[in-house]
Amino acid sequence: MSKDVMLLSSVPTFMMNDLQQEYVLHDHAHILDPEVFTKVTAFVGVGSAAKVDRNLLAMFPNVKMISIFGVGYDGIDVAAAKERGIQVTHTPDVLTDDVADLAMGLILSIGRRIPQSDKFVRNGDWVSEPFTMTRKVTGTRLGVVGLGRIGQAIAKRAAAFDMTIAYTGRRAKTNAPFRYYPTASELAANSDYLVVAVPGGDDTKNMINAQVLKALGPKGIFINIARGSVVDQTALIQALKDKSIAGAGLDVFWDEPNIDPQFFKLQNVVLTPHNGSNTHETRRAMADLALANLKAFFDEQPLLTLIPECQ
Ligand code: 8YV
Repeated sequence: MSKDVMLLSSVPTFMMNDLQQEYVLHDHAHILDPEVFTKVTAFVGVGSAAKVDRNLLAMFPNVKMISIFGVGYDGIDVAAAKERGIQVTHTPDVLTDDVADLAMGLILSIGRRIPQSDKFVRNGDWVSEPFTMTRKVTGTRLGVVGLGRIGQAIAKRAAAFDMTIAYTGRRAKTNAPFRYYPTASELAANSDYLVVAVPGGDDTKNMINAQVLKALGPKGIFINIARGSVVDQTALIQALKDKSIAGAGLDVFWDEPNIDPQFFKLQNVVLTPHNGSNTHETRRAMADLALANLKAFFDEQPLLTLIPECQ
């Protein structure tokens, strides 16, 4: 089988180097030879940037596999892929700890105002006045929206901070030792920190809306390490502006990396650049898994980590 692979997005340089050793790589915006469209049998791309719709699939009739670097695959039209018998893989598990670590980091950062404190010290402001008081983390109430792999890893860390944990999701989990609320609004009304850890996509689009933010209230802090699409960002900016919530720690946004400049002026928000899985160790592990899935495909072996819909 020819080893023609199309890149859906840019990938980390070290992964690109590995890909170049094994495959003939194409970038669909720069395909000059029309035969390439029939030669490509696999796509590879970074989860949060890879977009595959029906039109793209129709251009590549022989694609049978999509390897996603990332756990989220909300840019892929999975139904369209399945209709064509295409198998989609992703990289779950290997990034769970890092994303949960960052969620805790954001809770501490915005609660204790660590980046703001750093700025205060650097600016030389400490000599003139004490820093404003911050918010306690230990012993507070954490609401987890989506108690999947990452949600559970966040809960595990929060338990070490003596936080009282509750969650919402499609249904209550029989084995979860935490209180379940059927809606995000009810959970928000009973949380000091509300962290969202659900997949992106149509099912979760704007699920954190003005009503949920209102329920979180003026002492509540919102944390997002999932996808920008799960929050009505217009409502979020408004809530931060009028202080109807206390603050937010955000790793994900609408239209990354061109995020709404209104965020830059807000003092009650900590912003990170979609860094959840961004450690040397985890990005290497994600690349290894994405490459192993690709190799398994070309070796005609079972794929290692199919997305649930393809299992
Ligand atoms: C990104 C992620 O893939 O795994 C996911 O779903 O969002 C991340 O790990 C990564 O940040 C590259 O953009």
